[in-house]
Amino acid sequence: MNELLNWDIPFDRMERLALEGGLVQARVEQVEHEGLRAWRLLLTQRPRDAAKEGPAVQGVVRRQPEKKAESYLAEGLSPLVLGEEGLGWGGLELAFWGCPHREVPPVLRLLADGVPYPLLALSFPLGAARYLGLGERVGGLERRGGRYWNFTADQPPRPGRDPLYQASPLLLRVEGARAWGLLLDESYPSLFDLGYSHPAEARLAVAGPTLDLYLLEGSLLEVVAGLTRLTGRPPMPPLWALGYHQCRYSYADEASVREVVEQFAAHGLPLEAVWLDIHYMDGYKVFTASPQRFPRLALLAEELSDRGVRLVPIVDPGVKVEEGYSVFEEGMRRQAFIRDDRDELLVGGVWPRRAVWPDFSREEVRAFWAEEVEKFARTYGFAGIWNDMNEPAVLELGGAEPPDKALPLTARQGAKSHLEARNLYALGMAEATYRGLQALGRRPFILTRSGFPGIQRYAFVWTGDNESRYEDLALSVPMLLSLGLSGIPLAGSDVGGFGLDAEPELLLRWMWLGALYPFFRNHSALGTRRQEPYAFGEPWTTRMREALHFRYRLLPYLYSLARTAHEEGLPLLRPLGLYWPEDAAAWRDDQFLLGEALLAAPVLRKGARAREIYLPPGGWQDFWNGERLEGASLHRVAAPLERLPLFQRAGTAIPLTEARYPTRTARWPFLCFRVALGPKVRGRVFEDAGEGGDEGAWSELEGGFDGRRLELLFTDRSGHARQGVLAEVWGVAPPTRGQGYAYHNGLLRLDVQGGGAWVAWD
Ligand code: MIG
Repeated sequence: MNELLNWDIPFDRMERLALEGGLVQARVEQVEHEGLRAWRLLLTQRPRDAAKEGPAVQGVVRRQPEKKAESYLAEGLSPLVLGEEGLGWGGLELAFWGCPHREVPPVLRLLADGVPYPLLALSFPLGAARYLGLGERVGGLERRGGRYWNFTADQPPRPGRDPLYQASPLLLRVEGARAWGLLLDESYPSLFDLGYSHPAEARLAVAGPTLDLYLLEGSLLEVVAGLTRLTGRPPMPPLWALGYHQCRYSYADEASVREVVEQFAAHGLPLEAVWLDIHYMDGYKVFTASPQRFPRLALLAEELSDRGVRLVPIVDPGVKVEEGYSVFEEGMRRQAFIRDDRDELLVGGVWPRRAVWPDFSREEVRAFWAEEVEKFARTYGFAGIWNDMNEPAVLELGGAEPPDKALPLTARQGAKSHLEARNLYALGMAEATYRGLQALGRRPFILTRSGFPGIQRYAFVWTGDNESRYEDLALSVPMLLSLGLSGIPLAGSDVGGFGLDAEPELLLRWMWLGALYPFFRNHSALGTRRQEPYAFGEPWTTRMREALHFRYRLLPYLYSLARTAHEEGLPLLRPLGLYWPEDAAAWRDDQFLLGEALLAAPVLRKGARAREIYLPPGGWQDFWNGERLEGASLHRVAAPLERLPLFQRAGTAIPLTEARYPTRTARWPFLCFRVALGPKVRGRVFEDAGEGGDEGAWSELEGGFDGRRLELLFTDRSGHARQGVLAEVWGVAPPTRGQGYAYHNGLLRLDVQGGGAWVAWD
């Protein structure tokens, strides 16, 4: 991989950058945004770069910090000391390096625009810290020892492969209870070497004329949330986006789509959307539908929508070259397509044999695309859009597959080269698509494969072409955790695996894990065995239904977590280490927290019927049987096929509802808080219409348990009618007295709809 760039960080040919020499200018700024404070260091070599902003960081307040001698001072930040050849900050010593023009690979020399150092770098000692982040990667959460590219590529997640579809130049460093965040806000390709070429050193290099670095510090939770203050947070998704999605490459005609919807209904399986892969198009022309296979697509969408099922079509960026095809012609008229280095239209091949690529780096092209999206979604009644091949991936150029499936890096995108703009391609496409969908007056829903920090402002992400194997099931956990830590909370992997044939046990385990993914979609490739939840017959269908129903019971919690991602930037899936960073045993790739209350230990091995789990310090309760377990220790727990091992943290209350579908509103008529007892008990639920601009409200359950008496208070701010609000406690003895309670077979139920309830054991 990276045939094109084919560079490693040539440290032996680099020079320490001397700021005094005047070839490189350094600027330090204090950055603020909604309570976050960070340092920014910008190294530039050309006057025009001094005003550089973005691409990921936008809309922040920049201040000139106070300077005393060599130290920059700002309230709430460790002083930053800018020396002659590097900087010191928060206990880190960063050294600046540059690779002189004559020493860099030819393509960088060609595109470097005459700067003295087309390759800028920094290094610092790795120390004893942990390193996390860098978005979507194969392998575990820990990044130490590896080398990571930030350069979008159509590369499926297989062992040893890097980079994948997303470019995420941001790194988290954790030592004890402290954390540091380093965001390299550069769209140019970059390379993060974390002890790969030198065991004790981190080396970060960017193949461009500037080095734009943001530095954050605090607890790990603060740094993770803080990074999204810089790169943005997701808007509130429509509720249905959190339900279950069924996809396949491809449901290739109207009859196949109907058949899927009917099977789901016949088997009592919930379904929010059926996804249309590339075969729905007319000759692979984007924004068209095949008159043979989908002659009445708008009618189909309407018919399905009456049954609560939506359609989400794939939209790739490659536009077919064909006279009379309006998208191509309009794009040509507006000069929307990427051109080569001699300013000729760049024509390559993707699904349509001859295709051109819109240049999303330009505002007028995004406006053009937004119009097409709006027309298309309106015409056919689509609920969302799926963006694939948006690295962008090119299958043919001049008669062969181009290196890295990329357009030439010298191609022109406005004033930029493709080298500079490539990593932002999906971001621009998503922004345009978002605007197009927004014009329809509903919450836009977009799924994207490629991206850059900030992609979460517009889209959900899926992790691309995995395979139906236990290794890929297991890999999805650290991948999604890492995406969350990197600012992308709403993501999922193809449930059941995309390539290869799924078998029922694997699919079942995956459906259970998928029921906890922020984005829950089953998808499989052309020519593979069918893997819809009914595909394997009984007893599997019944077991899959259990997983699906569990997802739907969990929706109030998931939706509230999506709100937390929107408000605070915290991911839905969280590594245990986010809360117990100093506990080495908590850093695991095979367990995670959903929110702060639920610990999941998915079954990741074929034939396993039990597994080992680690519970962090504190009290825990088995979600399924109410058994209380002490933390700070390993346990061996049963893992039957019927469920996924789940544990609830003491002192939490998780809002659940009944498994009802199709979903229509996130104002739950019936709420049941599952309570795990602790000295304090807290839980909350966010509710709104699940669609549109409704502001919504948080309602809260609060209370305490002193060992003898449990009291719970519900503050309902929703303003809508309820059928019931309960709090459930499992595994307790019958209380001796109380108010507003019922007890049956070890299950205590408190009716808190009217406000409060209590029980006591005397
Ligand atoms: O592999 O559109 O990752 O989800 O089904 C070829 C066809 C291109 C790759 C996507 C996959 C999708 C497929 N696409």
